[in-house]
Amino acid sequence: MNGPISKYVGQSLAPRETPALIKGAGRFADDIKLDAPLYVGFIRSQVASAAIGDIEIEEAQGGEGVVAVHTGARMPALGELSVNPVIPLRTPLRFACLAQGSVTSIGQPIAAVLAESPAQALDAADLVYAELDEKSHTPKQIAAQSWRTGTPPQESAHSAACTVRHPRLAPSPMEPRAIAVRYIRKSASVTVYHSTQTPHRTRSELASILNIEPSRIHVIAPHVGGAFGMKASLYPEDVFAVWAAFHHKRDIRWTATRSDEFTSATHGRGITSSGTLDIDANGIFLSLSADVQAPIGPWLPNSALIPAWNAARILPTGYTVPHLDIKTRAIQNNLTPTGIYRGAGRPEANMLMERLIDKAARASGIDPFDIRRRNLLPPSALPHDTGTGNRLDSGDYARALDLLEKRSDYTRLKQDRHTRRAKGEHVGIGIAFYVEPSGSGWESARVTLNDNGTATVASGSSSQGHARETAYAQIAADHLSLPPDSITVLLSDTDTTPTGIGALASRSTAIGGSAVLEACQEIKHQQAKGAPYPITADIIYENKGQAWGYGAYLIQMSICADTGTPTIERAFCVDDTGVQVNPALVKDQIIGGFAQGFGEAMMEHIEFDGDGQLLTGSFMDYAMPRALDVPPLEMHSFESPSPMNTLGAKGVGEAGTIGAPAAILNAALDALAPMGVTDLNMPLTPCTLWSAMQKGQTT
Ligand code: SMO
Repeated sequence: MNGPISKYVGQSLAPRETPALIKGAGRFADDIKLDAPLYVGFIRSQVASAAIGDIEIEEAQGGEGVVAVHTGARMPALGELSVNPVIPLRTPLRFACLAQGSVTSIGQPIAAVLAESPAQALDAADLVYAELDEKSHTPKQIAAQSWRTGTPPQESAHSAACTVRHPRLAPSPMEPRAIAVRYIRKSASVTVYHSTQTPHRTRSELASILNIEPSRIHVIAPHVGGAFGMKASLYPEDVFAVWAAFHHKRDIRWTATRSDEFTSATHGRGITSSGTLDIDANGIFLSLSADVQAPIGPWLPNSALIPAWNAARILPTGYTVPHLDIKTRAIQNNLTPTGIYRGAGRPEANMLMERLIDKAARASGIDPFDIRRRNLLPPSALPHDTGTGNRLDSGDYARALDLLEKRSDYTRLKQDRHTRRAKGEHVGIGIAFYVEPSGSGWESARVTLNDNGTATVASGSSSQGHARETAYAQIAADHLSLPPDSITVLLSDTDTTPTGIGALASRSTAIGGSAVLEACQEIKHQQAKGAPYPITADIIYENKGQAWGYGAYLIQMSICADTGTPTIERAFCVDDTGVQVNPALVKDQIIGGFAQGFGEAMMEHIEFDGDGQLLTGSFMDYAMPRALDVPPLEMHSFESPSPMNTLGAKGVGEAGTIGAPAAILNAALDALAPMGVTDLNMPLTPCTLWSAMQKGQTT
C-alpha cells in the first residue's frame, strides 16, 4: 500500500456485523418499529400495455381498516427520477408512482390502498377494479452510441462471428425491497428507513421528485440484505410511501413480497450482443465489430443506461485490436424495467470477446491460452487508451493467464480430456480472461480523532452486507496508529455521514477507502501542527480514473451423454485485485460473484410469454442456485496496486459474475465441439444441452 504503516490492511479480520446478524439481532427496514403505521397494498397491472379506464375504489374504501385509496389520476404532479446519461437518451421516459392514463408493464402499480394492517391492505387491494383497455406495444430504440477506430484490414486469415443472448435475470437479494417511513409531526419531516445501496441519492431524489426541502428528509439504510445493483435507485413504490407519509401525516410501511420482486423490481442482463473478430494467420487480432442491443423498460431507474454503455465501451477488454466498429442501442419495451445487476454490462462485454476468441482459436487451431496471450496488452502498453474511451490503468494481463495455466495444471487437464473423449465422454475445458472497471468519481469521508484514543470514521459510501465497516476500520487503524476496535465506523445515514455516492460499481473500497485514507492523513497533518482535539478531517476524494481489476477463469465441465446434465468438475480463478484490505472479504466477494455468474450461465432465466406475461414469477419456476449447486472454486490472486486511487485497490465485487459465465459457456462448447455444436444459449440447462446434442449444431 501507499501508506507508511500496514499492520491491519492485508489482514483477514472478522466482519464486525456478523455476531449481531447470526444472533438474529440484525435491524432491517422491515424490523424498524413505527408508530401505528399505515401499510401499503398496491393494485398492480395484470397486462403489459393498456389504456386505463375507470378505476372503481369504493368497495376497497369501505374495506376493514382501510384509511385511503389512491390512484394516479388523483395524485399531484411529481418530478422525475434522474437518469445517468452515459449514452444520450433521445426521448425522456416518464416516471410515475401510480400509473397515469396508461400502464406500460405487468406489475406496474395502478392504485394503492393504505390500511391499518398488511393483511387488510392486501385484502382491500383485491377489491379495486381497474378497467384496462389492452393495446399493443412496439419496442423503440431510444438511445444509441457508436465508436469507430482505425482502418478496416485489407484481408484476414480467419473471421469468427457469434451472437450471445444473455438471459434476463432477477437479482433476488435475500431481503426484498422495503421502506419504513416515520413521520415527525413537530418538524413536518420524515425519517426514511430504506433498503438501499445509495441513501444519499434516496434523499436527493425524494426531495426533487416530491419538491420538498432535503432537510426534511432523513434517510437511513439499516442492515441491507443484499442489493446487487437492484437497490441503487428509487422505485415508484418507495416514492409513493414517502409521499403518503407527508400527505396523511402518518407512519407508512411497505415491504415487497417475493412476487412483487419478480414482477416489478428491476431485472438484469437480457442483452443480445453480436460480433465479428478477424485475425491474421498468426492469430493476431485485426478487427472487431460488435452490435449490442440492450433492453430497457418503460421507466428508467438511475443507472438504466449503464449496461448498454458498459457492454459496448468495455470492448475490446484487455486486448489490442487496431480496428474497432462498435455500436450499442437501448431498446425500450413494456416488460419489467431493467437496471444494473452485479457486473452491469461488464459480463456482456467480456463474454462477447471471449466467445469470439474461442471461435477464432478453433478456426485457426491455436491453443486458447496462446491466442489470448498473443493479443493481450503487455504491461509496457499500460496505461492504454482504448478506442472506446477507456483508460486501462495497470497490471500484467498475461500473468493472470500464466498463473491460471499453471495452477490448473492445464496440460494434465488436456490429457484427461483426450483420454475421456476416447472413451465417449463429453468433456470440455473453457477459459476466459476478463476486465472489471470499477467506478470513477468521488466519495466522501469524515474522520474524527478524540483525545482518548478513539476515532470515528463516517463515509458517504454504504454497505449492504460487504463488511465495509471492518475494511474501513482497518484502513483507519493503520493510518491513525490505533487498534481497529477503537474505531467506530458510521455508514448509510444522511444525518451522521457526509453526502456521498453509495455502494455500487465495485467502487467502494477503491474510492471510499481512499477517501478514508486521505482523511486519516489529513488528521496526521493537523496533529503535527498541534491542532486541539477532537481533530476532524472532511474529505471529498476523487479518483484519477477507473481502476481495472482483471483476471482469468478456467472451467472443466463434463456433460452426461444420456441426459445432457452438465457437471462443473473443476473451477479455477486468478484475480489481480489490487491492494487487498481484507483478503477474507475479497475471497467472499469472489465466491459470491462466482455463484451469481454460475447462476446466469447454468440456471437462471426470467421468461415472458408473447403477451408480456411473466412465466417465472416465483422460485418454483425461476432456478436460483443454492449452496449445493455451486461447485467449489479454486482461487488465486495477486496484487498490482492501481495507480488510479490512493489506496491502490481495484474492484472485486463483480469479478466472478464477469469472468465465470464466459469460461463456463466456453467449456460447454468445447465439450460438445466434437459433435459439431458451435453455439449455445444460456442458461445451460440439461434440456438446452441435450437438445444441442441431438441436433449436433446451433440451438
Ligand atoms: S450492478 Mo452494481 O450495484 O453497480
